[in-house]
Amino acid sequence: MIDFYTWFTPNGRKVALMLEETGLEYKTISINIGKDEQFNTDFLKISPNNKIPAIVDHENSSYPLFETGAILLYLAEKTGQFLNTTDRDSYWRTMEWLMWQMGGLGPMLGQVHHFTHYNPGKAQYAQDRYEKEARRLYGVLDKRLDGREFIVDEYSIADMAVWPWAARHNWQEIDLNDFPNVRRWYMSILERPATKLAWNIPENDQPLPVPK
Ligand SMILES: N[C@@H](CCC(=O)N[C@@H](CS)C(=O)NCC(=O)O)C(=O)O
Repeated sequence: MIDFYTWFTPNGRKVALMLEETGLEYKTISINIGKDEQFNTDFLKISPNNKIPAIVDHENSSYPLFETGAILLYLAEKTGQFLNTTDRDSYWRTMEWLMWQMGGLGPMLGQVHHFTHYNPGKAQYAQDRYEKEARRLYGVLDKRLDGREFIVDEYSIADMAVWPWAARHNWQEIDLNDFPNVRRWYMSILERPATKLAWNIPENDQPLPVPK
């Protein structure tokens, strides 16, 4: 059994997607970041950077892990799923795009959420900068998905890392119709049964975002 400490945010949903896809047994423990529960002493022992998500794997000496990139890789290794380790090109391409999400897409879109969605008009320079960067990153992803069903060969942890951020396209003032390959990819993942389940972890009233 895995304890899954999370909240219904893009980073939380990356791991929710993986847990649902792999069929691993897990228990959800809500950490309401709107109420600062990420700063609780017990949670900080598992996630010292005070961020969700984190896991504790009781099948592996109650092993604690934070940072979604590490968690996705850990779960891929544990299950042998969603990361091709035999084809070295596929493996490194998955790493490459996972790192792209962790180091670029996630942090940049996180800024868009702050300056464009939560605080529009408060810092015009920052808003313009991050919106421009968001469009550039969506363009990079659109090019990558041209002629490809998924980011790397088959559905992988790279797609799972990126998809929940694309699911906030409305918050980012991004029209997915401007990025047709991303739109197609986004919709195909949205239709997966595991995605529909993962979206609601922990239970919330947000509808699954369907682009215009
Ligand atoms: N790089 C981290 C980012 C995690 C992250 O930013 N989590 C946000 C929610 S999406 C959070 O817990 N924020 C609470 C806080 O910063 O206090 C990861 O990939 O796990």
